[in-house]
Amino acid sequence: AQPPRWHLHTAHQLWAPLTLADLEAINHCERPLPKNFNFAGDVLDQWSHKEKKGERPAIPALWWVSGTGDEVKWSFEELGSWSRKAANVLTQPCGLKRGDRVAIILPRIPEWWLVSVACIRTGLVFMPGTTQLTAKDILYRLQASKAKGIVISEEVIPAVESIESQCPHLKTKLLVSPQSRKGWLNFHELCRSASAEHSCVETGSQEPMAIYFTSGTTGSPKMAQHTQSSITIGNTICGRYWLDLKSSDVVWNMSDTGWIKAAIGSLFSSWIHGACVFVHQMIQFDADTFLDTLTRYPITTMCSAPTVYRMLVQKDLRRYKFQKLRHCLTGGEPLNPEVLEQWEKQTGLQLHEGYGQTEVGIICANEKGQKIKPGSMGKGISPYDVQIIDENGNILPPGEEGDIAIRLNSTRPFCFFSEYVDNPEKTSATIRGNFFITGDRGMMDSDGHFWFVGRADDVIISSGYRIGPFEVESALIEHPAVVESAVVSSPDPVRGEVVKAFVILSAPFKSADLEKLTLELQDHVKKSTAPYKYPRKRLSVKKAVCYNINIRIFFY
Ligand code: BCO
Repeated sequence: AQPPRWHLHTAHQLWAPLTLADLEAINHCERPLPKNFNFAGDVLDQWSHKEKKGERPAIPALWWVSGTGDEVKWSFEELGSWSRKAANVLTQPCGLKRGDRVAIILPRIPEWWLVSVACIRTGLVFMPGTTQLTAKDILYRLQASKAKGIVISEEVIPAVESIESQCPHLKTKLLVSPQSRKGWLNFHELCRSASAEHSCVETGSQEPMAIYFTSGTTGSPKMAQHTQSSITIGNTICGRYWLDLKSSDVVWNMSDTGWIKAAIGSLFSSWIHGACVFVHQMIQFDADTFLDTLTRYPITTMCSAPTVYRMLVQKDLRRYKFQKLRHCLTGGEPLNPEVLEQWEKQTGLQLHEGYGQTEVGIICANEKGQKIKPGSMGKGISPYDVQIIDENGNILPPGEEGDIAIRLNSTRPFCFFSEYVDNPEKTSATIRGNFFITGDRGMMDSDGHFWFVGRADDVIISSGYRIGPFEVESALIEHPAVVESAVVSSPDPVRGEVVKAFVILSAPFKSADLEKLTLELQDHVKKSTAPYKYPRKRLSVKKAVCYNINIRIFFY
């Protein structure tokens, strides 16, 4: 295949509204990137017009269920109207201005979609974060980004209130809750009185839009910044060929709002194609509830982490009749061939694995209609020219293991993150010769299918989460029992990998009850850093090894 041509970003502003075909051509690099682009104005408002003219099936744009009987169904027009109100709230009572950074830490509630779209309408740079973040994580994010605003739900209040005095740049705190609270602006109250008239800001295509914090082997998470076009227009092709979306589809992608997978699957790809975004606010994952939801609602397209499918195939799936389900996807961590086979055997549906990263979106995918080789993450997705390279940047032949990389031609592809904010060294470290290096190792076969081998660094991929060992080691060492700690990955049949910690105990804890201490350390990590990072499996005391005077505890 010919390598794609990256256009210079000097194109004129298109004078007519962008069509889906335009966006696809831009994403394929067959047409230049327009000078300005705003997802809310150029995509959502266009679907609202189409909806009014009867050019879209009569299904909601957002369909949210709580699982306890509450339900929200918004058309594109309603989404437009509510998000304009939210935009006025952010700029007026909140006093936020274009370019200001805003942390959004909300669970899967409709307000997450409203506030994110409102940020786009106003040119604010939003920074999604999971509600599992602890006070320490939030403090780091607010300080590193110099965020001017934060939008949270009730469960995050104690964490934010405990650290806000250390965040001199933070001037606006917005609370999404039915209750008012001193020191906080209330989103619902302000929305009720806000105007639904708002002129969408004409953002530049290359203007910052969002920042995602990503973990590495060492140090604190980096701030990967995306532009107004990178994860928006840049997800048109994956929406069409991987997710196989049409405006009649109802898409359930169950990713937490803090991850880029939520933005790709539950916001940009889906709405670019005019599909309905389905959301179930499941507080804690439960396989029976999940299957019940798939049975009760006309979901056509479903995307979940492989860990979820590993949990689901343990059920008798033949007992369930899914109304409309026709396309199943997975990503975030490697999928085992056995799970794919079991899923297909029990549901009659294939599982289409995709592979991507916060920095560059979807890189490889088993597109709809392509031959699926169980265990492979599919072929490079347009416009990316994906290759396996050696340490000198040379392309390796099929069958050889090397670094998974994306070829760069004349300019940086617009679908890429623009930079790690305030970290030019780490940004340039992603480039080797003519390639962007993903940090993952893999292999390409002679048919162009890619096979994941593992991380090139020590990052642990557990249940689809990327966990930097350093963050867990730092959390462990804060405990008075721990003198030294080392964290590694350990294989796990359900979660793919789990965090395993080795600790050396301090003198006062050497005769401690190890069972109890293990639980205490696990609990400590859950409180000190986001709980999904905790060393998962408990050790039986028998596995503790006395080493001279030190005791090593293995969580595996
Ligand atoms: O398993 P445990 O019960 O021992 O611990 C769980 C929670 O109970 C606990 N926890 C949560 N909140 C807590 C808390 N503990 C104390 N205080 C709190 N406030 O922490 C552990 C969290 O683990 P979990 O999130 O894995 O929970 P769970 O329920 O087992 O969920 C399973 C999955 C599979 C639903 C979940 O792991 C998941 O959603 N994984 C997917 C992650 C994902 O979307 N990754 C994609 C990243 S983006 C990307 O890859 C780029 C692609 C382009």
